[in-house]
Amino acid sequence: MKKTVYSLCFMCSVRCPIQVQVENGQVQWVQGNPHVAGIDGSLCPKGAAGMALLYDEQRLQTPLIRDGERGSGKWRSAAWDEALDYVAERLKTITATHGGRSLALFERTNLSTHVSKTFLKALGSPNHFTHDALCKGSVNTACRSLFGYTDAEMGIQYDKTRHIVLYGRNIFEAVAVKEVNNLMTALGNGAKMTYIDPRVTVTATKAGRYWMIRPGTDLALNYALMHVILKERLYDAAFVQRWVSGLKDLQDFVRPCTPEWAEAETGIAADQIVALAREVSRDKPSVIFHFGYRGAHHADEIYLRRSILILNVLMGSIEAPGGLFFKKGPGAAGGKGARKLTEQKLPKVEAARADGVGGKDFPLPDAAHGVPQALIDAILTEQPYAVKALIINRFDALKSIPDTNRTKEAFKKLDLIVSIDVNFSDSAWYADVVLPESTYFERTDCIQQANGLKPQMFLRPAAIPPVHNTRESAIILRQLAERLGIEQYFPYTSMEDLVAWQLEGTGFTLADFQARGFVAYCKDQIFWDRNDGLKIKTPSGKIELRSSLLEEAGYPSFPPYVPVERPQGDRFRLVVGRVAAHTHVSTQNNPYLSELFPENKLWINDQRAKALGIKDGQNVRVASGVGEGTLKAFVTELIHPDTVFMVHGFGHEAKIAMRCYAKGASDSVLQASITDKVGGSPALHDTFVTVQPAKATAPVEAPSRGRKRKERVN
Ligand SMILES: Nc1nc2c(c(=O)[nH]1)N[C@H]1C(S)=C(S)[C@@H](COP(=O)(O)OP(=O)(O)OC[C@H]3O[C@@H](n4cnc5c(=O)[nH]c(N)nc54)[C@H](O)[C@@H]3O)O[C@H]1N2
Ligand SMILES: Nc1nc2c(c(=O)[nH]1)N[C@H]1C(S)=C(S)[C@@H](COP(=O)(O)OP(=O)(O)OC[C@H]3O[C@@H](n4cnc5c(=O)[nH]c(N)nc54)[C@H](O)[C@@H]3O)O[C@H]1N2
Ligand code: SF4
Ligand SMILES: [Mo]
Repeated sequence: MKKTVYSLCFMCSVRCPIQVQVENGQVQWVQGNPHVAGIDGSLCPKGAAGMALLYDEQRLQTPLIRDGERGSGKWRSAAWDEALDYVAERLKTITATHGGRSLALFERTNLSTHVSKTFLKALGSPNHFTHDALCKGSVNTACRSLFGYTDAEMGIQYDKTRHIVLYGRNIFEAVAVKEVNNLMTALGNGAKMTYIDPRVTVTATKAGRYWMIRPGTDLALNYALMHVILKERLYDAAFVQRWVSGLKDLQDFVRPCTPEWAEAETGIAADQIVALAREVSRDKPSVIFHFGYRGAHHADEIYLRRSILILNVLMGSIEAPGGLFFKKGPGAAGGKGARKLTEQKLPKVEAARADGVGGKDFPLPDAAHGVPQALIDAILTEQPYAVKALIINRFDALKSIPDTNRTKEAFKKLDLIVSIDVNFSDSAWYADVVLPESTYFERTDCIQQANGLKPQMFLRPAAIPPVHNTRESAIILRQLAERLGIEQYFPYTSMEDLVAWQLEGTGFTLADFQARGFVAYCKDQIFWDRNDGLKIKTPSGKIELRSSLLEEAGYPSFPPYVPVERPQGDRFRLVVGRVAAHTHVSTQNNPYLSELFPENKLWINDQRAKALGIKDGQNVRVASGVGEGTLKAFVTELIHPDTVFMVHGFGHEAKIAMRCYAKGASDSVLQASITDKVGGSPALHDTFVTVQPAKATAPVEAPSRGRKRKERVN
């Protein structure tokens, strides 16, 4: 029997709409959903490798309970009832001793996040964490400081842009299919693209203008761009006059930031900076200064992200075609959104968050997401209180939080670690219980509310029944809830029940999704009137260049620029990023993708490599103050001399994931845990490392290892 199912990819969390062909209960073919504009049948390489995950014999297949030391790889298979009873009993004991707040849950935001938030609240815990801060928490805070909206409530209209400026937004390798297709449409129509990155990426090769900036100095560049734009009155005066407060303060602040000053810091010629300012202003307001996707780089990240957003504001690109827009929800089209379990009347949680977010020392990061790296401190110090149980769902804490050795120490303080995953992640490897989730082909998920210029809802229905003994995370949590006496907050027994409950009152039913995979609330794009209709949510109702959010919390809106270090000798700034063939830390063991890109290498500048005696392809030892690793060198003139680069996600420890075990090196082992205390992101690019030919460093067994390593780090 053949059938076509419209669903959502989940090889990464972009969730592109897909069309799945099924024959006799087997998935035969996957492609992008041809009914969705901007997708038009296309998939990225990872999406195309989805079937390889589904039928991979090395993925998780049944619940496992640890049967040896943590990390020893000794497991016994368990029936679902046994595994769930085991977790529930342990949770009861831990919460009876330490309170509900001693349970924390980490997850990559997903369609069932409202289920896990409900689970924690019902148990009295405030400690729900998403990946948000690790990815772009400071972007989130920067958006709130200017507009009163989070970054997730803002969007970018690529297809109509006239000029896009990308700061390390490596859009043609760190892919979201619709964005790429829409940007290609704009480029095909003659739009310009400026790309700024210390490394020549695929995106750099497609740009009309490419600048190899000295890493960490983009903020100086932006202050100089603002200097020129304000001095030459290149900004959208009518827009700024109507919607912006604090222009005078900005003018005073950037007056000394001349293009010549920025040239000395960034390495970008002053006349080129002036040329870009003039060029974009000719295309305003259909101009995009991309505010970033991943904005977790530096300890002052929030100020870089604010500066990028301010450049958009000066161009008047807010709510303009081909610029930035505020996402419209169902309400804007007279409709109603899908319900979430968190909208029920739930017990009030009295405890403060363990990561301190929302408290006086950490007031601004988004408490709806938390700051995962700060939870690691809380677990280690048991301050402000003991956290003793951790559920990790669709997230790999050991590889996705900087300083893996520190996270491992924190794990030792925990009485229970549960991993819900599809793969043997490193966190699963170090867990006590592993609960396997059904893959996206095998499960129905909660509704995706897709807000934007045209609000829509998408559905991920199961294309086939589970191949192995796996379940959906929302069902796993419901079944734990039954055992913990909180089942009243989970009014469903199957995913179809839950989706039907979500759809109540929306006017749509499950059947409405069958024909195309989505439903739309309206036909036309909704833009607010730029003369009078913007609904800015700051206290003043204006776009606040001088931010009341920041200043009331005791932080300046315009702190002085701090010049960045110029590392010499064997010392480099470590920067990391993605590659088109992999998702973060989750696809390295995929049968197809592991062949396409089997290991990461260290990009190192050819001149600096020569001085250190490092040759292309040779193993190099990389060490920071917190960890070390060995990988092959990629010697190239395509990277700035101050920097070395590695693709994130390699150096896996779980031995059952045999195709990727010990391949390449892990960036999170090397990265120190440094945080932007204002915005909330970790500073993933503020770690300096030393690089040596591998054989020149002391072998692991050598007695002098400790002393030598210390010398190298200093
Ligand atoms: N050191 C370092 N840390 C980083 C980054 C970095 O570049 N370097 N990048 C940051 C960024 S931008 C982000 S977004 C985060 C991402 O951090 P993570 O969310 O941890 O990374 P992913 O690789 O997306 O997925 C993590 C886990 O989800 C599992 N998974 C995949 N599909 C499913 C599923 O259907 N169900 C379940 N239950 N599990 C599933 C995977 O097997 C994997 O173990 O990491 C951040 N942390
Ligand atoms: N294939 C693939 N696509 C993905 C993902 C994935 O895992 N795989 N993940 C998705 C997610 S969650 C995210 S957050 C996005 C991330 O999307 P991006 O942020 O576009 O991706 P990264 O690869 O992290 O890009 C980091 C780039 O910044 C550059 N860089 C480093 N230092 C500096 C600097 O000082 N200045 C400038 N201007 N550039 C610098 C690096 O050299 C690198 O090329 O990708 C999304 N798309
Ligand atoms: S970007 Fe690729 S992997 Fe991610 S959801 Fe889309 S098709 Fe799937
Ligand atoms: Mo991300």
